[in-house]
Amino acid sequence: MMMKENPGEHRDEMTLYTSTVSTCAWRVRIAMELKGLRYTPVAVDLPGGQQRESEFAHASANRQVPLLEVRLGGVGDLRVRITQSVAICEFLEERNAGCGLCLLPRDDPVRRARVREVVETVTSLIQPAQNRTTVSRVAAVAGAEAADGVKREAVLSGLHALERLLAGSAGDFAVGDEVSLADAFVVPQAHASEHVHGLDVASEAPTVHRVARRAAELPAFRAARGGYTKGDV
Ligand SMILES: N[C@@H](CCC(=O)N[C@@H](CS)C(=O)NCC(=O)O)C(=O)O
Repeated sequence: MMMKENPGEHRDEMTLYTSTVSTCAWRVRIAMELKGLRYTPVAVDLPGGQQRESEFAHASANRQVPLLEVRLGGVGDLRVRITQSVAICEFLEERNAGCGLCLLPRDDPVRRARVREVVETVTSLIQPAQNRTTVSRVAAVAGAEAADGVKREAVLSGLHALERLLAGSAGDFAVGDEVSLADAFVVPQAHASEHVHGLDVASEAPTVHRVARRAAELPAFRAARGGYTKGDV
């Protein structure tokens, strides 16, 4: 496979294992676009269970997407693999500090902490409750209907927490008036909450709804969108 080399100072070649039904991989695609980075996408069929099979399962420590493979430019043929969307996005920011948008505000520790609060609320509080593997484990014990109820309740209460946070931090975007990594996490979660879990985000979490709608219209966010509609998140 021909990998896409980046023009920046490092000339890294990056492959992103992704899925059109993954909010976690969607966050990384947004970060890539905001930084202006090129990568080769490889689709993993999550509903078909490909994450637990052969090549991908061997490559990915957690058998989940996203997984980023990087052939580091300028250091021979060194290749690294990184899982976890937060670790991937922070790597992209640190390795490409001079490219595109600054994802984590550099000169303002309070604002940086706010961005990380939003990121963690999505990634640690909300998303695990909607993960396919978690939901099937609950379903195996309590039945599909109960599992669906638990998931919806957990996502809704996480969404309320996110709303309380954004009510204090948001301007035009999730943290202040500039786009940051926080928006890359809020947009996919707002979309899944509405279109997968059937929640009325506009009335349950009006600030989340407002900033997500605005960010989603930006070219980088549109480019990263993929075919996400319903399914595994
Ligand atoms: N904390 C991880 C979560 C990754 C995750 O849950 N990925 C989901 C898609 S969003 C997945 O691969 N699900 C399939 C599975 O767990 O079998 C991250 O932020 O990257």
